[in-house]
Amino acid sequence: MDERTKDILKNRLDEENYQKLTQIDNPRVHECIAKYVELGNPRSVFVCTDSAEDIRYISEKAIRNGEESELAMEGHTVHFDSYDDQARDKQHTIILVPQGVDLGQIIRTKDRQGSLDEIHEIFKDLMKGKELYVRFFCLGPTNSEFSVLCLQLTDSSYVAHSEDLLYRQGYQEFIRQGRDARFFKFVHSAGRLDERNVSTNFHQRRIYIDISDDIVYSTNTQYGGNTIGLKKLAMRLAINRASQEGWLTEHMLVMGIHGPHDRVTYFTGAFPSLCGKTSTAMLDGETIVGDDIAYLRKIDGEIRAVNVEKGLFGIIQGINSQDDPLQWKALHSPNEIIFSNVLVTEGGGTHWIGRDGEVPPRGHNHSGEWYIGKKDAQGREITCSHPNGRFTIQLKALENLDPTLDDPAGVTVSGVVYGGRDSDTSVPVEESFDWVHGIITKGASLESETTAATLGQEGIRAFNPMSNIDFLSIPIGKYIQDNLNIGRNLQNPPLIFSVNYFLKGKEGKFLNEKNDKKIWYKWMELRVHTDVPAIESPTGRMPMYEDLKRLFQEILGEEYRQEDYDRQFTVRVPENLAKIERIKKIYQTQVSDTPKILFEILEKQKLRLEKTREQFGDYVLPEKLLS
Ligand code: SPV
Ligand code: MN
Repeated sequence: MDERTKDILKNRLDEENYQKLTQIDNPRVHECIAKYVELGNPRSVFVCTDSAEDIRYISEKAIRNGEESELAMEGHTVHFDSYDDQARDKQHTIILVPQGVDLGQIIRTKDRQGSLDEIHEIFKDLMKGKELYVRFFCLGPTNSEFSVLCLQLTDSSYVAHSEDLLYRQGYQEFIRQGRDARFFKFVHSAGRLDERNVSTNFHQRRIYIDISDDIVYSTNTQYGGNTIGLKKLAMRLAINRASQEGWLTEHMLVMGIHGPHDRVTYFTGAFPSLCGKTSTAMLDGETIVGDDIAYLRKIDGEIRAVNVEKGLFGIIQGINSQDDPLQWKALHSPNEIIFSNVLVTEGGGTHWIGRDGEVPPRGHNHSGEWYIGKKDAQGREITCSHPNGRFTIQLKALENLDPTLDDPAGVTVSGVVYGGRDSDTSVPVEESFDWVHGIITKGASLESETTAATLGQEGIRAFNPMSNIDFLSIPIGKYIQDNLNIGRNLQNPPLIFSVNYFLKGKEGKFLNEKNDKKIWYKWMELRVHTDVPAIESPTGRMPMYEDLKRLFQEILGEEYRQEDYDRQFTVRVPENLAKIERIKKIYQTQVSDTPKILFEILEKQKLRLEKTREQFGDYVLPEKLLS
């Protein structure tokens, strides 16, 4: 440690915490901590060694300093974010780029030097009077080629506590790797808090990602998606690193689908926020590896995947005992759970939108004291919980946890699924013709109607390639090319599918029940093993009615009617053609490095659709395609 760093740390940390840091022989760790301790000027610094005692210190602090409160059930706490801090702030989440670097017009970027000056100015004294928590973690399983080490500095005990539930511990790994450790850095301050212990200073809310230095800065916000460094902040750094090193960082669940004869087949699935990713990963009868972020590597001629995390930061809206028995049970057991932005009743119970039972007439939530009919300053009704209200829990608290979670080698991926919120275009489930067709027409062409997971208007169709648009830190064309590349030269590349849980009929009603998705996954699993045939449509391969009928009967005990199948699997030619035009236009006008093959694949799809229209008209029943 150089003298100056040593002076600062000795001065600012008590002997015990200083000693914890000296166990790690890495000057870059020490310098980073010294720099932000000096700048942020916290009252004290706590270094967490991952000992049970240190972990408890942080969760107890979260309650003592009011960032969390205890609920009636043991282990349950609630945290509130400000009414104006309920989702990822895309507007102020910015990739810093050195002069001359161009990520294209869709990805938000700013000049690196000017922005570093700005954020360091904002950080000045921002932690004053608070405790700074220093934590060490590992993304992905430890002792694995997937592992990425991380250093988190935060003045929020809620953030430090959440990360404890969500990420694998890393202090020992930092000690082991010493000077060689390459690590991501996260510096966060919630800034000035009000009497409810929520951030207040939103005009200085910033999330700045400096890819050249593997560091992310986050200020004046508490919402997890803006603050939990290892989640979406690390994802942007990891996308850049993966691209340089030839692997992928994806906004994907990882799960085992259980087929006939105890067969387990692993799938990854990419969905934009609030589009059913967690509820898919939590399907009963199947096993969960992860619900949000996956690293994918080509190893020995296969694609292998790990869950970057070890916990869920899941959406709570809509969870009920019927549709989500596993999540329901976990939420009603004495596990360590942090609820966020739900309704809390007088006795310390919780309620949320779509939960079983009546909405309690009053309680408190993200808006403060709450009662049915309460309106905000703009006159909008405030729901009992925020639509983006969440719960944080360790995966090991779930009955359906897959045994491979911590396997350093990950799982072999046999299927990749892309899904968005699409009310009128794609069928509920469809297989692509091959890897390239799947990446281009299902992944790179993904669109989704916007939701409450980010600030801004809901229900607008938005371009979201691989569901990863919010997190890209490399040019979009390059990212698509990386996805194409990983599937090259594989003997058995994973099959790529699209799913659509949100298809609506003419009357605006959903054409599927929430549980129907179980059937789509069973069908995809059978397709991986070529156990069932499929119908060739102009856009991919669709299930046969008889196979779905059998699966509906076997899995759900339901009669699946031909008329439902027909309505769901009608090929909607005009909508599909319109989509191709929209996507083509984006790649022509807003992305400057689009791989040429994207246009070729879309053109072929267009020709197939036009040919089908000539033969059968605009709306084509699957049976017409059988001949
Ligand atoms: C998402 O919005 O995609 C999430 C939650 O998984 S957040 O942490 O806000 O990103
Ligand atoms: Mn997510």
